[in-house]
Amino acid sequence: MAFASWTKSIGFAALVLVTAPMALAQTPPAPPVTAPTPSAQAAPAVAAPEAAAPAAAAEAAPADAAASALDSSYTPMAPTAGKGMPVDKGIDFQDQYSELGEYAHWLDTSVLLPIIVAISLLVLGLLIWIIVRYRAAANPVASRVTHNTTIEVIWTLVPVLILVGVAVPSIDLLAKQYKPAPADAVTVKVTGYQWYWGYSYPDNGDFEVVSNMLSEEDAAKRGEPHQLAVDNRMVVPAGEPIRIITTASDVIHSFAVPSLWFKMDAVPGRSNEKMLIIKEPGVYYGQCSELCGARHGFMPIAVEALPRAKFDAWVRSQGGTVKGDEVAAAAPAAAAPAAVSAAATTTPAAEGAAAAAAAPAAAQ
Ligand SMILES: [Cu+2]
Repeated sequence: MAFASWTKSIGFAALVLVTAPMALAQTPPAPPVTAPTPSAQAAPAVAAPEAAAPAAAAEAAPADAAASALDSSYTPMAPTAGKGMPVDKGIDFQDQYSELGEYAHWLDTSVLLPIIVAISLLVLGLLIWIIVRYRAAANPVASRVTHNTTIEVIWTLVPVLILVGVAVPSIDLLAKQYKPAPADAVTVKVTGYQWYWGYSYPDNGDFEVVSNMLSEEDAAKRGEPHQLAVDNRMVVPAGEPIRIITTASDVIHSFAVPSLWFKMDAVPGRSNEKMLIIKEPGVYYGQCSELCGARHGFMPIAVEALPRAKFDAWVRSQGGTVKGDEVAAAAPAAAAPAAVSAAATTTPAAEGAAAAAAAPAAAQ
């Protein structure tokens, strides 16, 4: 009974299609280098002319230089259109700005999607072939064959191989997502409230930033997308590991930023932890992703990743502490190199000037 036999095979193929997003064995892409590029390092900062002064000034007045090296200026970075936010008519994932996100995006577009499409087309083709070729009018005497060892072995083995092929990169990705942050990672404690977010920095004096959604007019004034823009962002350093700990004060929320491949529940009485490394400076938007009450849709997330020096400056602007500041203030001799490194983080426009300023300083 060829018909029954083929029906069985189609049923199996359909089962495979539904239950298994499969992969042919493929190797994951080489992990990109985590170090941010020099231009990324220099991108978003505001020029700090006092810090860019040549080291000669630092020698003349070491105390002044030490003070200016402890930059505490902060201007919210303007978001880049289409980066770290949804785009019009977008149907794919957002562009990814973390290594894990790039890996997961590759797994989806280069492994799962092709397999899903191929199996769907195969099943559709088989269905059409059977409907046409084995309809009663064209095939009045049905086959009475009930078993075919070869084909039964094939339709058992092929799905198994496909599943194993998917399991390899998939379990690898899962394991990487559970990798804990190193001991020296910056810790940010994210607390979900009805209906806003709080970000506290236990490694930097434990100050807390409360983050509320901006009104439509205020968001427009700042050139940011409405219902994603917030008054105070979660500011973090780019290109280095961040330990994010989520919790909540009332009901379950979920801290989720699609372009960073990050989503973790914030549960009252519990702390969940996950490492995040953002590849380059930028503003990345997300939203609470656990239905948490009346204003669930109005507690967006804005993560601003800055080069390390600018992050430190932001911490100081919030009244927080930066490791090493006491040393720099106490020992004016350390001021000159600090001034040079501060000079290196300026706007792209000021990059040349800063390099020029840094060169003689470095020569001394
Ligand atoms: Cu919520």
